[in-house]
Amino acid sequence: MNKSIFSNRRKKLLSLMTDGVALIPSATYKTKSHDTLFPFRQDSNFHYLTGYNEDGALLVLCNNHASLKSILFVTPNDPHTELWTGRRMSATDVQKLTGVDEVIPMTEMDGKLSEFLIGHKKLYIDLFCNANFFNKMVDQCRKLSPKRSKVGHRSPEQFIDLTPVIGKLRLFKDSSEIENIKLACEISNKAHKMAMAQAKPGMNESRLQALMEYIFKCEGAQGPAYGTIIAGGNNATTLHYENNDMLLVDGELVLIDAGCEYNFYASDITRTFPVNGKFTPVQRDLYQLVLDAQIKAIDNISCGLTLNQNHDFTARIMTEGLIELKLLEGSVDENMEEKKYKKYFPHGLGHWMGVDVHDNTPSENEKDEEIQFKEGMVFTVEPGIYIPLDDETTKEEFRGIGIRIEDDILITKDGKENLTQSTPKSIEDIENACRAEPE
Ligand SMILES: [Mn+2]
Repeated sequence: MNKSIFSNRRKKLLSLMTDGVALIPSATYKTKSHDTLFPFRQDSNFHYLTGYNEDGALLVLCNNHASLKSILFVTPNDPHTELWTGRRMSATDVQKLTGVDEVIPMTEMDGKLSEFLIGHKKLYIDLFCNANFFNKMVDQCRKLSPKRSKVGHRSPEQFIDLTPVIGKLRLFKDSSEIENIKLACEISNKAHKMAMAQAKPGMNESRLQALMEYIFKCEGAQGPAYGTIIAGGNNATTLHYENNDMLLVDGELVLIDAGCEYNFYASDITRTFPVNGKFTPVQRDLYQLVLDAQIKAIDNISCGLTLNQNHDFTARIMTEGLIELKLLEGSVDENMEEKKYKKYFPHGLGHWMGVDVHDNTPSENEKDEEIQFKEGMVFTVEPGIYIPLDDETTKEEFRGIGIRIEDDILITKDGKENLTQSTPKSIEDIENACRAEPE
């Protein structure tokens, strides 16, 4: 991505901060076991503001009334470490990549950081970040405090949570972000179609997971954007089932919630289909209910609507369907009043999506009003019905079935675009995709 994208984001963020300094650390490596590490994934906000993909760095943004400045502290080159972990970018290259005003070695941070903090009243920082980092930064401010240093300067005394401030910017995706999300969706679509063609009774869920993630990697994605869920039969009634280690059973459904991350952007698709390629009448009834609700929920989307409003709209359609199937009793209004649908549809209808699959962006503004859909926002629509095998209060034929259908929606100038509509979801399209020759 062009470096001006990142400097423009920093400028926008700086304009939202009045007289303050923002501190945004890079991600750090996490130990997996003994001396091996989990794969490194850059911190989403740090990536959003720099495009720089190494650890051991700190972005400092200063808004000193008229003067705006961005500084990046980076871990200096060290041939011995680099022998093991690979070359780091030089300070000059980091400057070129990110377009920050200054790149300073991390070894100089203790002295230099105070220069940037002095004179500012507000410190913008992720208040829920890593405690070590937070304490270290508080300590820096405390050392500068006029009461302690006996020098008559000002140092930050107001701490403001930075996440919702950046989140306000991240709500709106620019064209480069939309392009990445679309590419991620395209790859995930391919993987879902392949899973429909490949799945068969007796196959382990882990095999389908491996096949899908193989496609992610082969197509240039970094990997899954979140823990892949391959849930056969009753496993689908566990919302975040990630064991993926059981055999797929003839006559049951399999729920797949999987999406890749492409160039730091997520995709998030869920499809539910019959393991043997053919829905039973009971599965068909329940599936059609969720599908109708999902399609109507997408049709209902327009600028000005909110996530919660669309949830309530969809919950009503689900309630009507559940009453029709005799899974709920009484009138629609009574059921809605008591939110009885929650027994079967216990989660939200969707979430923002972007650099994080559940994008860390606010759902309410400063006045506690829900955020309304506007051009450039991306979110999921994912109603579901889950009836555990041991739910003795529900008719037996429905037990052990979990169904969720999820698409990713972009709000456009003229309305909306379903970014994942090419992934089969009608009963007919799914049964055809299940019959297709595996590629
Ligand atoms: Mn989702």
